[in-house]
Amino acid sequence: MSDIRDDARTGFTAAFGHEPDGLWSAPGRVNLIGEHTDYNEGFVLPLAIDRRTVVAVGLREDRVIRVASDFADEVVEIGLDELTPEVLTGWPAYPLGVAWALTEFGADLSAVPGLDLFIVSDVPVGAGLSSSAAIESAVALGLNDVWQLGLDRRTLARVGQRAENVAVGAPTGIMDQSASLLGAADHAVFLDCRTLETELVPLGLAEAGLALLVIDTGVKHSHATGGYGERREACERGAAVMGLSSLRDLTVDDLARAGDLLDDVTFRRVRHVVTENQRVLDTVAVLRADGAEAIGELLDASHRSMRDDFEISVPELDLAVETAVQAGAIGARMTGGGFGGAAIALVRIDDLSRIQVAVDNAFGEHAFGQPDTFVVTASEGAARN
Ligand code: GAF
Repeated sequence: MSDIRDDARTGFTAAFGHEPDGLWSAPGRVNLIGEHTDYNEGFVLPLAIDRRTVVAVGLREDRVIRVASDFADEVVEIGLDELTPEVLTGWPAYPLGVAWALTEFGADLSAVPGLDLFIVSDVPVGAGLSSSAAIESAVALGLNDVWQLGLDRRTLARVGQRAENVAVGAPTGIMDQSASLLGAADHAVFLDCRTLETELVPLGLAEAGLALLVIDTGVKHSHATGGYGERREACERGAAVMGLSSLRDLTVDDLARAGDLLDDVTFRRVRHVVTENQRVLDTVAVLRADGAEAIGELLDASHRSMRDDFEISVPELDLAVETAVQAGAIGARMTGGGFGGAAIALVRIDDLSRIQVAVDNAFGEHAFGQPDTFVVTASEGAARN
């Protein structure tokens, strides 16, 4: 962490020729369980991870915002008065989209000073670990502080989501920004996406001799195109046919009726969301009663539901999950929006290396590219540091 803070500070000075006024950081996330439930006003249980994005921020005397990063060569510059989603493209749409989205939540930017922003990240991009939410959350917290806007973290999460939906064009839900802004060390964030109420649920992994292994398949995905939006539309269609404003209002007991009313594909999309909401509630209850060692079957069932009903897995994710479980993982599932990205496996620390080797070997045997496997820990949410 101190390394990327140093990189942010050094990069800022090299790009802009002056010192930053402060550094803000925000983590990526792993979703323990509760996939594609957020935009259905359901339940999710993500955790902030120990991979972060740092933004160095320096005040200017004019009304210009400049953004630069260590992952792009250009410095992008725009006047605060010209900030609209339509003019934003490429990676700068994430940080600059946040500056614009603040105005949608009551921030008055008519008299604030311009800024220089330099962004550094060690959250892998395209791995399903929410590198985009980490940028949005770090920038949202930083701008909220330097411009003294007084927005709370729940609102900042909505600001980040709005930037992603409108400026970036990905129709995503509220989970990732909430995890990044509200996460805490050793805890998962249990979020009700209808009320936006959160509870921190202790994970106790290290004490139980467990670890959370990420298996990044290297299969890149984007939620601004294709499957993600189609799944969201199917959920909305299913809710409309059932006469509901969202699938949150369906329970497992309603599925027989849903089966009578919906076509096969829409029914399976709906069944995933309904059963996944229940699995989140069950996971929270089991974590509290019996600890993480007892949630394996819920993780496995979540993966099967995403593979067979929601159809958002890919062969690499299925192989990662199957191999990890066969090699002794307590449970495993793909994490995030799907169509690529990463799986997670809950493992006993003693089994860790064996499971990593088994996954590497299996990918080799299938002639898939080598996955990147690493342990993550539940970490603090966004902070000034
Ligand atoms: C992506 C989205 F950004 C989240 O809002 C969520 O829908 C997730 O996919 C699937 O659970 O990470």
